[in-house]
Amino acid sequence: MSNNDWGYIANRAKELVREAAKLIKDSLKDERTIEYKSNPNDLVTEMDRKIEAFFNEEINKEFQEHLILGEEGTGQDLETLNGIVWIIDPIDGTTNFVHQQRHFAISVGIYEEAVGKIGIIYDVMADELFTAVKGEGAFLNNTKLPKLNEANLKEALIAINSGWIVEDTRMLSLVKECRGTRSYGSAAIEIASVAANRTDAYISLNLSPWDFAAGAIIIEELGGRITTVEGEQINLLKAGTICVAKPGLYEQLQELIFKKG
Ligand code: 2AM
Ligand code: CA
Repeated sequence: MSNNDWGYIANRAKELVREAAKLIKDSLKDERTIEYKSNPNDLVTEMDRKIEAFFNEEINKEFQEHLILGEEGTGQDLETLNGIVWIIDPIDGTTNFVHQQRHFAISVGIYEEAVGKIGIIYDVMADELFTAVKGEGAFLNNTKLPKLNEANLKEALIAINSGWIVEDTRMLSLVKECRGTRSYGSAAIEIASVAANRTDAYISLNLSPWDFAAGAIIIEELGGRITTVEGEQINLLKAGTICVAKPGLYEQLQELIFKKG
């Protein structure tokens, strides 16, 4: 296999995601060991670490020259996106995993020289696999997703965590002017929901690269926009704000946030 046979890499990545999902599902009957990371709302379980270790081992076995940037510490000292880098969140929505045993996802974004090539988000309990290979469109399970239509703020459903509305007054006008808000507790699922035309935008004021690396590839493949809330290009090496939106709505959100800022 050549180093960049993207069809082959995408298929292997999807197989690894499904194997990882099975490990998570099989663990649901067991008691979870939960720890706090930065604060009591920032949870990590033994499964987050086990799943990331599973990816690490399998990728190292098959793709020795590929690099890994993972939430639980794998390859965390990466300073560039040179080469082929897998950006992995083994469980996105750990709080949902702990409290609800649903609404969590595995997120895998594969980049080459900082260009997104493959995006995979798997909503494990819903059995919904979102995939995109650059230039080949995006799929939900075996169905090709249509390109995103223009959306308008007045009719928009916007996913946003209530914590951000309290913390940043720029979000108040946005919440008042849109049709409604939703909060799913998994950034990957929230980005996938825009891709699937279930919501129109998603805003977060603090996400890490593994939360949005896969989603960015899927959204861009569908003609959606993803930048920081400030309108800058996303940075896959550090945490930041994120604004994902359908075309048209993206420009309205940018104007509203800056106008009121
Ligand atoms: P995680 O579950 O993988 O940590 C919750 O609104 C979303 O924000 C989840 O996707 C969660 O990812 C992400 N997130 C990023 N940083 C977080 C933090 N410090 N605490 C809780 N959730 C965080
Ligand atoms: Ca996680």
